[in-house]
Amino acid sequence: MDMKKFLLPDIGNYHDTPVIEILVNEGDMVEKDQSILTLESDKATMEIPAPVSGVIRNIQVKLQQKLNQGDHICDIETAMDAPVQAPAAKAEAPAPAARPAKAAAAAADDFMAAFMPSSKPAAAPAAAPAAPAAAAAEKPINAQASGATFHASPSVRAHARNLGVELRHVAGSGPKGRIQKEDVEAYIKAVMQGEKAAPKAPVTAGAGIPQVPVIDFSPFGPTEEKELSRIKKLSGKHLTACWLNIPHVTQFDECDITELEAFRASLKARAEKAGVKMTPLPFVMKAVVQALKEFPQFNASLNPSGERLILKGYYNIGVAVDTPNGLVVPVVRNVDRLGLFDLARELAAISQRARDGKLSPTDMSGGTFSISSLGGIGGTQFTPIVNAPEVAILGLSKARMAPVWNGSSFEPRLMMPFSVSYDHRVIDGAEGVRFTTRLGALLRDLREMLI
Ligand code: CAO
Repeated sequence: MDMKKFLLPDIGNYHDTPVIEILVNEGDMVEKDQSILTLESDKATMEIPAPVSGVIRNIQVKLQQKLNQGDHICDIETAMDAPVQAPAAKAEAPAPAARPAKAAAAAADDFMAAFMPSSKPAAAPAAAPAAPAAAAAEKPINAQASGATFHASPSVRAHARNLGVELRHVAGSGPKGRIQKEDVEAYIKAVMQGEKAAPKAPVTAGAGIPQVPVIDFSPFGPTEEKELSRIKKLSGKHLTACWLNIPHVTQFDECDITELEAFRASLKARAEKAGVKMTPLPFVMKAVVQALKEFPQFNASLNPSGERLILKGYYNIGVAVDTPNGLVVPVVRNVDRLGLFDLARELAAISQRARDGKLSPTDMSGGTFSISSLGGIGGTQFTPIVNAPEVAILGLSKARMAPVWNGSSFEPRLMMPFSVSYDHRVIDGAEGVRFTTRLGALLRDLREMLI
């Protein structure tokens, strides 16, 4: 037999941390890593595990006593001469910045806990069907819910998490309203028996967006923070607004541009003479305008009430340009009135201005439909984000030679994948696929534009 003094181990940057739970009694037999007591600061709840197996003797701490590293907790009588090495405290949900280094390196449970700061009930774990996460508007059942923290030990929190229960709905029966395991189970029982209403699912529109967890990555490896470019900050806000406000559908397709490519090659000498570089994009812009004329709901915007469509009688195509500082979408105006060489010239000019950071607000306004061409880079398909208040956008991917069945044999054809994302409030799926089918037909045979 050997009596070991159990001192509070390093719990990171915490001082005078109150004991909120003593989980053992003198004479209890404990296993190594079994929790002995729980500390709770305003930022974290930590279980302090036994460093060795043995019998608990001489408990030195009391509830609410404030502890620091090295404070005597109790003695542990061990059968063997096992050294009492203080293991890392198991912190549940510390605020990221204050996360104890040792705890951060701990098990996956702890990692998950970091996603659910206990000081932020709204970020509580995903809920089971009986108690879906939400209920932000519902009156809390738990008296503690009005405060920022729910008092519950990490094991109770884990238990609630496993059962999909949000602690803010649970009334605690322990000292100072502390939530016990039994309280979580009683809550589930009450919901199942209809004595308590399960929290209602949120009305998502306008109900706010759940926050992405804030994580301190430093415990996992080296990091570096870099300021986003001004353009990325601006386009990020716009893209987020478009993504959140528009119910997107993306229709994928591919078209045979073998003839288009032959025509483009035949224009090469003339284009050089005119001082322009002819890529497939001007052809696509012309075909898009034709398709927009045939499907005017794609060249439109919803009015602010969302109940009327504003159809536009002009064809200004925004073209996404990749610049060293980020994505910009300058607009080529009146594409219906421009020839292929004019379009190539205009494209070269605006993309140069974009890369030089010299676009004016006029260059960026008045678009009716956008094209994002990644065809010069690669990829097979992607899902572009509609550039609101427009209602549709075309994405172009890299054309490739492919064997295409012509009814009797395979022929090598140049096939270009493309996708159209659209606002499903304005455009139905059938209209979406009619548009892409027509666009494909126009690109396959440019003579279709004359009909
Ligand atoms: N399939 C195969 N090759 C293609 C192609 C396609 N769909 N589209 C262009 N190409 C070829 C061009 O013909 C050119 O080849 P050659 O020099 O041999 O003729 C080469 O790819 C490069 O073209 P380009 O990209 O310079 O010119 P472009 O007219 O096709 O595009 C512009 C102009 C401004 C759209 C483009 O430079 C650009 O910035 N693209 C990126 C857009 C972007 O970032 N979109 C994402 C937005 S969402 O984050």
